Amino acid sequence: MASPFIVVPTYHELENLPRFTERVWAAVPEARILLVDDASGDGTPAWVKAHPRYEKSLFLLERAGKLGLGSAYLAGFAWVAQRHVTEPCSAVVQMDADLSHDPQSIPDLLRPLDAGADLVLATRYRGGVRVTNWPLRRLLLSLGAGQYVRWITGMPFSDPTGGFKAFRPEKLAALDLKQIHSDGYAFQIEVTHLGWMKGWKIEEVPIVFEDRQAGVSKMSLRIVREAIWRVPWLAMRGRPAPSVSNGKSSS
Ligand SMILES: Nc1nc2c(ncn2[C@@H]2O[C@H](COP(=O)(O)OP(=O)(O)OP(=O)(O)O)[C@@H](O)[C@H]2O)c(=O)[nH]1
Ligand SMILES: [Mg+2]
Repeated sequence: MASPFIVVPTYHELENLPRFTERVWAAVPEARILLVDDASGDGTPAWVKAHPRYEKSLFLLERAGKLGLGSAYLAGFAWVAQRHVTEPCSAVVQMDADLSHDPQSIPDLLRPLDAGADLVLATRYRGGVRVTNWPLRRLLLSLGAGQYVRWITGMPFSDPTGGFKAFRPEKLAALDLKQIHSDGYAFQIEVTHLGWMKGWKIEEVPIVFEDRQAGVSKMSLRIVREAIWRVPWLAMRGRPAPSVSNGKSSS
């Protein structure tokens, strides 16, 4: 039976990885996890290679240095797509390793895929704010960014900068990943925007987001700056036909 692939970019997340991986398998026992690691100097590669599940349900894609979250996801998606040809997966899930995205929510993201969605977005903000332990300025930045994206692009989603998503593998594989150049928040927005433009059936699922308890944030001013100019750049690609602009239609 096909199982989901969980693609996770990692950079200095060893403190979180034992708990993260165990919690993924507790939530979805058949899940396969691909860590895309950018030469973390904290022993991540050695830990993965010594893991009893290494190359069974825990995989490692090693890169030479810190090349950015966006390109880590692109490399991970391409790796999974290639493997999908011989060993099909039922879904591709992307999420952070720092436990801000609760592995227990993975089944909630997979359910709408089974019901026909092409992309499922976890949302912190639909029906109220569900973010714990964030300083107010970080929350306001995230809420403001979401409003900015909706306003400039017309995408109707409540949390367009979120990084916890589930894709129908065939849809993801059909995307031209070479046209994606953004990183950080802009990467999250751009991939959703591409799917929305193609008329994918996109659903939102509420999650609770908890600030990281261990490890160090890789958020930077550069990532925020990039998102600000990338959004109007994306909007210039246009909008989908009116029949799909609510994000609920499929192609
Ligand atoms: N491979 C790779 N992973 C990265 C890179 N930058 C960040 N990550 C990973 O991407 C995920 C998200 O990064 P975070 O630092 O948690 O970013 P954030 O969630 O916006 O920031 P915080 O809320 O402060 O944690 C984590 O799993 C990181 O380890 C990178 O350049 N390469
Ligand atoms: Mg984080």
